[in-house]
Amino acid sequence: MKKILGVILLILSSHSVSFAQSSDIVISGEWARPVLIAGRPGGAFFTIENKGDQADRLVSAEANIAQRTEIHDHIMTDGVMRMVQMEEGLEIPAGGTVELKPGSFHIMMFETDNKYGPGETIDLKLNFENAGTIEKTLEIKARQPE
Ligand SMILES: [Cu+2]
Repeated sequence: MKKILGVILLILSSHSVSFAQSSDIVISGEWARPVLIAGRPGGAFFTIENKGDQADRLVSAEANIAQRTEIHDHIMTDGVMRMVQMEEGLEIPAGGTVELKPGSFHIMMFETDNKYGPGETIDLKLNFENAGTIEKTLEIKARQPE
């Protein structure tokens, strides 16, 4: 009986692993801007595609190079562009695509540990409401890739 239970648990756990990998959320085109001075904020950008039939939400992010990581948007108020933290996170509509890019949605990393230049990498954890945590390694590039 104990042996059978072990086999069942093994099947269940291997199943849950494959389930977690077949996420409806696909991240692509990821890159980050250089951090020229240690401690200064850094920006990270990528495209999020939701292949599922349910909306999802990027609720938080963590970067290995920074003490604090926030999800930001740019808004225009009285002709001045400024950044705001998206406290509620960023919704990815069912079947939709949201692009994080300079001047629009972006990930902002505060209190960076060091300075980081082109060719170096950042490990980013993206926490989604439904899809769970997706980890990505971003290469630092001097400018936005084509
Ligand atoms: Cu920002």
